[in-house]
Amino acid sequence: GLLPLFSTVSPVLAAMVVLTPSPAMKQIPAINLSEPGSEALLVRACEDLGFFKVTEHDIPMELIAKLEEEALKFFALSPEEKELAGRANPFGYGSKNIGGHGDVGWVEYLLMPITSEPLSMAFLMHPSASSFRSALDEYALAVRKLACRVLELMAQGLGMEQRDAFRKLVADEESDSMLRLNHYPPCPMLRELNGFVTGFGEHTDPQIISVLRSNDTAGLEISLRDGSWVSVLPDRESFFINVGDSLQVLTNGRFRSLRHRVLANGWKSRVSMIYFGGPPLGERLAPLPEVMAEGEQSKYREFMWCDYKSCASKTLLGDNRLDLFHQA
Ligand code: GA4
Repeated sequence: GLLPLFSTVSPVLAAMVVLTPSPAMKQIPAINLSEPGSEALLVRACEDLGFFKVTEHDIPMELIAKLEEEALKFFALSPEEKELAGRANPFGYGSKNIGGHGDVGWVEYLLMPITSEPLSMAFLMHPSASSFRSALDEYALAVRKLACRVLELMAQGLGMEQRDAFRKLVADEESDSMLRLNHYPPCPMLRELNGFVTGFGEHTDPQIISVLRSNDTAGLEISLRDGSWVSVLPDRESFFINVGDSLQVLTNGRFRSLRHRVLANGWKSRVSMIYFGGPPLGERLAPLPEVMAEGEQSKYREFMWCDYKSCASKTLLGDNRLDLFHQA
């Protein structure tokens, strides 16, 4: 067949299968946060899909466009220059390799921690990187604020008395949050085949909440309850939000951690920027009594976020990591 041809171009492609995109899902819940009743819509979307998009978010387009521009400038550098960011382990620049156990995809990325100090990776401290650094700092601040606003509405929608129960975990100075810039360059080999390849393989995010923004190139696909996949129409003006494993645990399974993946194409590059909101490393996570009905059994055993993370780093991308924490 055609696949062995790929091995002459790239060993990564040799291991990949030519894919067809899933049918588009037109009715992704779109939520206007400033509209009354949005908290109920949020809760429903988190229960059904673990996914929704936020349309009126108050984050200026200039701030978003600035980071997109800086990201594209970075990805246009030579491989040697990009590797000055350090090889992703987990932080730094990565190309095709995801995680440490052989997962590959048609993607390059920059993964950065968000600390209370301004983003502090060494290469970003170089004077020539100052506009990149300030774009990252401003963006991180704005999306974290958005994540906090959404988390507060979720608690409200769940009728929790402690409105900040979720929010405070990512608002904490010590919260373990990060920013990821992904670039899916067009893969020319795919053109004549009219096909797609895995850019980022299917997985769930381990954190509490993820906030994604992409350019207008399609590629994101999400998994529905019945196991089928649908593609998400890109929307460069909105933010897509998904529930992570930790929020599934905190809500005792009421909110669903979203399984998702990204396909790369032969024509248009896709750029996405994702904020992952995690709790402080030493935070203990378990279903919150406030979200459980009377007599409801806890589905997960308590764990420390740092233990979940180190467990996750030993898994393959597509593994179901929460299975390890299910109550016997
Ligand atoms: C998925 C969500 C985030 O992108 C990420 C990823 C991380 C990585 O790229 O290093 C992981 C993946 C993610 C989950 C399982 C492990 C760790 C790759 C991988 C195979 C930064 C994260 O926190 O978990």
